[in-house]
Amino acid sequence: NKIGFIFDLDGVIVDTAKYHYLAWKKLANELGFDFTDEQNELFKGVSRKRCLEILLDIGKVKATQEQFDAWMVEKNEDYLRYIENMDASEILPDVTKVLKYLKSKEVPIALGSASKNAKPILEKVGLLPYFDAIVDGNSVTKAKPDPEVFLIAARKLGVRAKDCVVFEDAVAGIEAANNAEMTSIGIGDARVLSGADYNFKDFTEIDLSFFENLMNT
Ligand code: B16
Ligand code: MG
Repeated sequence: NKIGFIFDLDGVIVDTAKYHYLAWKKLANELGFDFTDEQNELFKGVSRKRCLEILLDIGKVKATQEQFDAWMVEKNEDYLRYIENMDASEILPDVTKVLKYLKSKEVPIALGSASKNAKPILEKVGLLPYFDAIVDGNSVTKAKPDPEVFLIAARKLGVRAKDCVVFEDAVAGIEAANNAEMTSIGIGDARVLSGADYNFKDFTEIDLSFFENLMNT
């Protein structure tokens, strides 16, 4: 069977979570409350709109539709400023090595991200050429843990869902991969991502023979 690999972006390929955090924190502070690093965990893999809903809940802030839309724009403009100068140095350890290896094996690779900024980020860090398909926040209607993003990625790769392997750093993302009946690989804290089929702290922990084994089963 042909097997496909699907990568989440934020927290798996690059650490943009810190920039999302700074932008949300700035907005929270403007609205008169604090937003902690811990609370930011809830935002991983979650759409921008849902993040703002959660943020306003945390601050007990009520918003009109107009304010809500304006804050969505403001957060994204701030985020875009933070990521403006991103470059290859922000690629997480051994990600490029793994992508190079998979390319050398001619296996199809997709991006499956909730972010509407995914493509420019891949471009900035120079990884866009590795991806055969990009599925991001612009092409999905249902957010993780719905499996939509990964199912579209599988279809674009021409690989059956159950033959796909997903790398994810978010609980919602692992659930989405499991809901799609794909092999889920948690990147990060194994206690947080206990629903994953396999867990690794980061890509430096994964031996290339692990991929070899996945491809031969
Ligand atoms: P944007 P991923 C997700 O990306 C982030 O983890 C999440 O924190 C963010 O709110 C979401 O993208 C939307 O991002 O505002 O750029 O559209 O982890 O699914 O790659
Ligand atoms: Mg993520």
